[in-house]
Amino acid sequence: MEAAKREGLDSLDAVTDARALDDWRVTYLGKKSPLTQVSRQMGGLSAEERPVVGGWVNEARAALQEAFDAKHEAVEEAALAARLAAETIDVTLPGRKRPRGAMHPLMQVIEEIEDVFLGMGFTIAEGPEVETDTYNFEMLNIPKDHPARDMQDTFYLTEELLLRTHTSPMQVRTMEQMRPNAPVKVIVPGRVYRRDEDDATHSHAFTQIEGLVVDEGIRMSDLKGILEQFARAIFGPDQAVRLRPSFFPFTEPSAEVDVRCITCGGKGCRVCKDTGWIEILGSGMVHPNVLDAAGYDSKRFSGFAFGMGPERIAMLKYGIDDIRLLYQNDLRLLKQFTRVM
Ligand code: 2NM
Repeated sequence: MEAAKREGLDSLDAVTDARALDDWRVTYLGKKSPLTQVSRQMGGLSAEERPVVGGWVNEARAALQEAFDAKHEAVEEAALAARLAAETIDVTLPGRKRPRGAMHPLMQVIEEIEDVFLGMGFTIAEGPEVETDTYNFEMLNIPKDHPARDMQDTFYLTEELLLRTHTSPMQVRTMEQMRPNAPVKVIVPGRVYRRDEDDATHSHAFTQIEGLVVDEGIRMSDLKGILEQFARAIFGPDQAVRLRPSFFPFTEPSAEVDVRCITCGGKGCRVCKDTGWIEILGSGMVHPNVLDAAGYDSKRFSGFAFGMGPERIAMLKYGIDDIRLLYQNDLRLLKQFTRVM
């Protein structure tokens, strides 16, 4: 017993991991261990010998079990320490930078324009890009022989269906919803389509924001006041606007609206072609035929309307000289407009 105990305790010194420890347990405390074998043979001993031998066996087993328990704990602790060491993370390591997106400059300008008109009590309406000839032309007092209705200028899908050439059809739909006597104060932003060759200032698909106000007693001075507020909000508080006579089939009278040149402040430069003014939108008093067609009595009601191209506004505001830059998603341009939503 003493020899078996000695050998077991000595060989335990060499054990350093869980598997070797298990092997050791089988060898010195298991069913085939010297201890167990002696225990099994106890039946052949006399009544006097049995407690004596039993005491030796128990003493040896207790010593080996105690040594095993201590070793077991040491091995587990060492394993845990090794795992913690392997899993150490450096909490001082800087995080990975994520590239941050931003709103497209054209979208920024559209939302800025929308905010200005929302602030003046307008609502926003949107409508279909596929329109009927009736809404796109007929109800807007655009005659059958008008060049805009030509196959050359409009994308026709069928005889009657086309890609809208302006957002005015939605203005007509809005008036039809509000007629015969509710006031209308709406802007309509959206994509429009024209059969133009793409170049630095033209695109076959571009954006429009049109506005419409209809009520009793609406006058041209209301139009000028609203557009002056708009110009000052977008181009600066000192802005002056100038109305020049023009022509649109759906307004009478009609006017182009200019602001003082953003680039030279009015002194004259390349951008304003030395006039000191730049055109930013078209406008006018809604033609009586348009009001009547949409269900408002033109003898009682009057209105004004205007239309602008946010691409042009964005180009003027940020000095962008080619409209195509607004559609190409070139990061060299986009990274200059990092205001986030
Ligand atoms: C413009 C210029 C002038 C316009 C007219 C209408 C409607 F539907 F009320 F008749 N909507 N928009 C209008 C008037 C648009 O864009 C240059």
